[in-house]
Amino acid sequence: MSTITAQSAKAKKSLKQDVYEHPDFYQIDSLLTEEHKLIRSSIRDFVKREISPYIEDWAQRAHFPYEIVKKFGEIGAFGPTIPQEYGGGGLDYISYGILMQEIERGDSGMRSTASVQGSLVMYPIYKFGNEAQRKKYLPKLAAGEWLGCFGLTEPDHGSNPNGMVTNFKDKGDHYLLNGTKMWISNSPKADLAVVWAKDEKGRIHGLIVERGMPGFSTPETHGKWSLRASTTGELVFDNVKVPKENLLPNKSGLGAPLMCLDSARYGIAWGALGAAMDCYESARRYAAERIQFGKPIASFQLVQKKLSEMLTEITKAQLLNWRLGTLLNEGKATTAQISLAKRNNVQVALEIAREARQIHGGMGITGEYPIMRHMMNLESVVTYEGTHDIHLLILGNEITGIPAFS
Ligand code: TGC
Ligand code: FAD
Repeated sequence: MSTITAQSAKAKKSLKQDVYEHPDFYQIDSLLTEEHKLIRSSIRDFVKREISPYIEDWAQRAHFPYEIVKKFGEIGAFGPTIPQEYGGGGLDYISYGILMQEIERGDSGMRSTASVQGSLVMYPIYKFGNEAQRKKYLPKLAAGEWLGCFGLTEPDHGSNPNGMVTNFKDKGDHYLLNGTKMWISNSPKADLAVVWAKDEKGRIHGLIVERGMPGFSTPETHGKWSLRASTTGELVFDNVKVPKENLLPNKSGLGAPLMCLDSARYGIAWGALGAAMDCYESARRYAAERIQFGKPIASFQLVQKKLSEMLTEITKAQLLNWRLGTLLNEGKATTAQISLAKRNNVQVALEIAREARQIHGGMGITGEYPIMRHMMNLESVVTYEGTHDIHLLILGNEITGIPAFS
């Protein structure tokens, strides 16, 4: 058997088994409740059973496993903080973070599906919708019977959503919607979209647009090297007649979608840490098993340096997430605090993925290990939900009181 075949065989065995356990260097587990730990072990089991054995194949084939939507609904991955009367989990923000961490440990694209549905579709319907809208949409979204997407970004307006040109006109008994949204997670398979568009006075509102409305289409975006198991597309509105009862009535202005982003960015801070911990654990195990110069590579100082720095950054990010979650539970977290965590943790995860890739040597570029997939996924995560530099500017604004966006 050639060396690479032998390495592959060993790798396949360990991937199939998915022996992942998270590092807990500062005993942060002792800050969690029994309920948090129960949620973590059940979602981890789910990921080991339903995602890990298949994810490399899905990603290699750029296949979105639509059946995961129903399964996520069954385990309560959608809308964990939404009240139970609407089908949500009624859980706290630490539980929500743990769910995102464990799912992204499996794959960032799978976490995208879950966080878009929960934070960017269910959250605005719950927060800005009326009772009829909540009752009509939330239980079906929570159960995974319907899939939703969130349309903010446009071809010419990404970091600056306030410049959006998608608009609607009041036609008496309905609104007439026109425009295009781009880079929309879930869109090709979504049953409905929460769309942000300007009224005739230029004020931004949220509208619920359902698949099947004439003039509404969702072309898929092909050729991604990142988030390959997640489906991404456009939202095209060509004179779409939207019923008036589909306007979210309880908040307008850019602040409404930005509130949704606060919730989703918090989930990403935890999710990216999940990907980072998966890379670290894989590198730690590989370093112990891989022999070069007659010794495990783990015995070399340069490999130990990499592992030590990874664990240091993981531990700092774990503490950041836990504290941010408790602030959110108390209703005290700010947008800038969320930006700091999203920005830091995604960057740390990317650096850990790159170092872990090096520890795996040539094997690190193959689909036998999760490293390269995590690394490529994180290249999207560092850009969406506010780019790395936009979060820097949000922090800069908080520190100085001077917005430097434009
Ligand atoms: P700015 O003037 O700062 O604010 C406009 C209005 O909004 C209010 N506001 C907020 N309200 C509630 N919560 C927040 N977090 C808020 N932040 C701001 C603000 O008070 C103001 O209100 P008012 O009443 O005075 O009008 O807005 P700006 O145009 O200067 O933009 C600021 C900036 C650049 C930070 C913002 O536009 C931004 O965050 N840009 C990044 C865009 C972004 O993150 N897009 C994400 C698209 S969704 C996505 O990527 C999903 S990926 C999902 C996945 O697959 O997981
Ligand atoms: P731009 O805004 O054009 O930015 C390009 C570069 O310029 C970046 O480095 C940026 O930091 C920099 N830049 C821009 N403005 C400034 C400034 N003022 N100062 C300094 N630097 C600046 N959007 C949705 O609405 N819904 C979704 O579900 C969704 N899913 C996505 C899924 C994927 C896979 C991807 C890649 C994106 C998704 N997005 C989604 C879009 C995402 O939010 C945007 O890509 C992101 O906000 C950046 O916009 P942009 O790509 O147009 O880049």
